[in-house]
Amino acid sequence: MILIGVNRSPYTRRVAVTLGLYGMPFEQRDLSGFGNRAEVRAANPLGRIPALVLDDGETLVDSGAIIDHLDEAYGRDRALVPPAGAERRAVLRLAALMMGACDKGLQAAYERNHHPPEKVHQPWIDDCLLSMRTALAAAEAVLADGRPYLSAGRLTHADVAAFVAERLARGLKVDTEAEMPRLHAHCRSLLEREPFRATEP
Ligand SMILES: N[C@@H](CCC(=O)N[C@@H](CS)C(=O)NCC(=O)O)C(=O)O
Repeated sequence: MILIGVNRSPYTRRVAVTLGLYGMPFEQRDLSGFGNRAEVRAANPLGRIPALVLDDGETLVDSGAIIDHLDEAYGRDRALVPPAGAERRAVLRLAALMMGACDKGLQAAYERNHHPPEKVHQPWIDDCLLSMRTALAAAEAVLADGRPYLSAGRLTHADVAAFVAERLARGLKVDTEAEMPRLHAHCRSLLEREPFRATEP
């Protein structure tokens, strides 16, 4: 398998961490969405990372769809999402909130980085970052009772998604240590595990 994308991208890193947690060997091509436009578009017509090229040449796009395949193909008894019911819904809800926080963070970054300075609309940046913060605060609230994981009493996609979202937030100058201290500490402890540490950009 070949993972196309740089781990600076939270979506790519989520896939890389998941592959690591499932014990799947893979090669990674460090291409960035904006820096390697033509090569990325050749793998994904949208020009976005990540893409995952399977051993038979089929190419999957979008981190959610890639994760769905990894769960189906390699999750089995160690799947990062419960198979059904309320626990599954809770994990998927939190993971969606965390990846949505990434979407909001990127919208803020794109507004800042892809417009000429006189066309940057700061209120939109502030609004996106507020949504990112409130989503991260929802994860912080879940950890308030001292539980070691966000959901289902074990490591799940919710934790992996929170990990990449918290990392992106720090990159956007959100002081997660001050604003979401339990989430910050949770992510620091995840970093001690190999698949998280090995994917540090
Ligand atoms: N929904 C997509 C989002 C992927 C995404 O936006 N990736 C960014 C990098 S973090 C990218 O490639 N941006 C380039 C672009 O949007 O043209 C996913 O989950 O994979």
